[in-house]
Amino acid sequence: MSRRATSLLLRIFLAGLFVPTAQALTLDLTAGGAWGSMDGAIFKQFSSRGAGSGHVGAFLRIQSEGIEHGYNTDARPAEYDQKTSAAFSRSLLLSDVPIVVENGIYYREFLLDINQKAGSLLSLDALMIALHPVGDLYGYCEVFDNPIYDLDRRGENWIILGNNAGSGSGSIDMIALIPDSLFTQAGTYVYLYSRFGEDCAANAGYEEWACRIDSAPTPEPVTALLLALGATMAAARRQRCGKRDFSPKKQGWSGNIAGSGG
Ligand SMILES: [Ca+2]
Ligand SMILES: [Ca+2]
Ligand SMILES: [Ca+2]
Repeated sequence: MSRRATSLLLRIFLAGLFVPTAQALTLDLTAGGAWGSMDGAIFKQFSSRGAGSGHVGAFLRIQSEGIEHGYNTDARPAEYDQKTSAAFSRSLLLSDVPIVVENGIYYREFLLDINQKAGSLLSLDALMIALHPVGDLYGYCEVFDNPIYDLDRRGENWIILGNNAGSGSGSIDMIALIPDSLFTQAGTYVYLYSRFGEDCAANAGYEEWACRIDSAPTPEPVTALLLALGATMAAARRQRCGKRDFSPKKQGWSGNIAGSGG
């Protein structure tokens, strides 16, 4: 075979290896300082015992066993697994979501405090954010029919979380930075939907989304540890966590997996 033909075959072979496909991406945030990016958003492991309700403004609490999900709204009753306290599961004004800068890019910052049994991992399987002009909408399909951010926009992605600062609530475990440039849709209220437990089951207390207020501690600098944006670990993690077979996707409310983003 000529050198030219060999080169051509090699290029075809390599092209076949690296054709991008929609596939599951797993971001592992169980290690201290871990962080990664999915579809333009940054997710950071964070450990702080001092970031409890006294330092942050909670806007969504979700609690169930196994799979749990829900979104923030002033509407009652709760459609899914939201806690019903008006103080902690409520509407959220966009103006109350802090803006932070990372490498010259502006992001909206959201804090996640999970509450699991000691040593128990938890999967964040879906995350969607939408904007609307009122804060008391009810109905997942209506609220999230056109999200500005969707963790699963490019495929079946998920994030694995550890209970980094202990098993109790009041300890932030993850910071989510969503590009501020996405918050251009008309509307002043932010709706956040999240689903946990498909891959690593939820247990113990509620998971809480919140926004930083002035007295909150400054995040620790992250180490340069960009983890697992390949599609490699999903199967192993599922086995590790004890994959359950009652995925809510089979019930027809999975996120939008079409399209692409930055
Ligand atoms: Ca997912
Ligand atoms: Ca926690
Ligand atoms: Ca929990």
